[in-house]
Amino acid sequence: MRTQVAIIGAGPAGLLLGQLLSRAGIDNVIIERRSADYVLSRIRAGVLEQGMVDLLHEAGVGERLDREGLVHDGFALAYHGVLHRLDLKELSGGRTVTVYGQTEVTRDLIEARHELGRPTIYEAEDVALHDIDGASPRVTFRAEGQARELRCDFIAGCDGYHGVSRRSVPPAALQSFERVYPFGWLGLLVDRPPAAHELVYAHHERGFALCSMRSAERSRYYVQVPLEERAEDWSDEAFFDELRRRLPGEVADAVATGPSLEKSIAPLRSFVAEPMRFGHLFLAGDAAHIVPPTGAKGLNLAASDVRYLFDALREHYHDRSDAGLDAYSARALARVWKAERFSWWMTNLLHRFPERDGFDLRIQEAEFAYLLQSRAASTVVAENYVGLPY
Ligand code: RFL
Ligand code: PHB
Repeated sequence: MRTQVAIIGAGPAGLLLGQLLSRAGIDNVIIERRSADYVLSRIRAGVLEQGMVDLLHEAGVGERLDREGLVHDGFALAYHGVLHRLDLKELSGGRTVTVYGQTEVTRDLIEARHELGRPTIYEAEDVALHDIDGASPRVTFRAEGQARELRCDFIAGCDGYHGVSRRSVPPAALQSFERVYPFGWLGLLVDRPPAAHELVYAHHERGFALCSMRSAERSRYYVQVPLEERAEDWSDEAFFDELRRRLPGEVADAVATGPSLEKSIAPLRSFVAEPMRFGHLFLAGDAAHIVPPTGAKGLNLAASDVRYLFDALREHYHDRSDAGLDAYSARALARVWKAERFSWWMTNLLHRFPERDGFDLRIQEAEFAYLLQSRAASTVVAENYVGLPY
């Protein structure tokens, strides 16, 4: 089998890249380790920057997003029970974010790919990358019990943090930067209306809590938990009790409880691998970098990587220029590091760190007080939250 671009991973990065390439007449095959149902069962991100919304439109998958996505002009921060609204639209010169689940983005992209009749090989086993430093890379794998080989011009490594692509780069050619946080987020999805119209990020002495949503009828809540905790040990009741304790009274009273549709713990990590290119392999999305979810940036970074990579591949095939491919890693990393900084900062502002002392806590309080009182500081948060330009 031969194609122009072999894409490893059918998450949002791989599917979006595949869709843009297909519409530009560039042949591509996606190879995915899991089944489509499994990919769709993962509950992850919920907040899309305008840049990602625009890119989804360009990819031809903006219709349901326009109909069902919730446009948010602001969000609230809570510190020790006091609510403070950040008017994103006003502070950022008219920009907003859209609440639309990653599951729905993925579903729309899977359907669009199906309509175009482009191949995705699901449940591929033993995926391995070969000859990535030369002009004729190959991907080998097993599908439906058969050994297969895919020859290509380029490989796009869109297979997430645990994927095979980044690990295929010789260790000496890759530099990693990492920060692991001493806690995780326990998330719960419930078919009840959200406690507030906008997202509420809450700092509390018992730990961080977040009220988010997927629609006007479906809520997504998170509480900070120690890393040793297990989701199975948390009853729905215990979760809602803990959530309410950490929220300001008026928000806590509005939390509508119900049976959870999903409950899971995600660890928090900052990670960047540099460079994002090795020979004919290009890394995009979580395969190259991870942010803690506090700034809602992970999925949006996958989209900006795809924007740069798609433009570069289009230039290669349509304009016979490799300038975009050569600049890809530096361009992507410049944006990645700014989102890393913001996500790290939001995480520090809002969580309880077990090892922190009184000095650290006072600094955290002062940071928050400054944010409330300074328009300049609020503007910095708004500008980053709505998304820096591509
Ligand atoms: P994904 O989604 O991990 O997809 C990678 C795909 O590759 C497959 N794969 C392989 N395929 C073939 N061969 C192999 N050897 C393979 N190994 C893996 C996997 O099965 C999978 O299908 O990466 P991608 O496409 O880069 O997308 C990244 C996003 O999923 C991620 O950054 C976001 O979900 C992060 N995130 C958030 N991002 C936001 O922008 N806004 C948010 O509000 C937000 N909230 C979140 C989040 C992530 C969370 N968790 C669970 C980590 C909230 C949470 C709780
Ligand atoms: C979510 O809805 O899952 C979500 C929203 C905002 C975040 C992280 C996660 O910062």
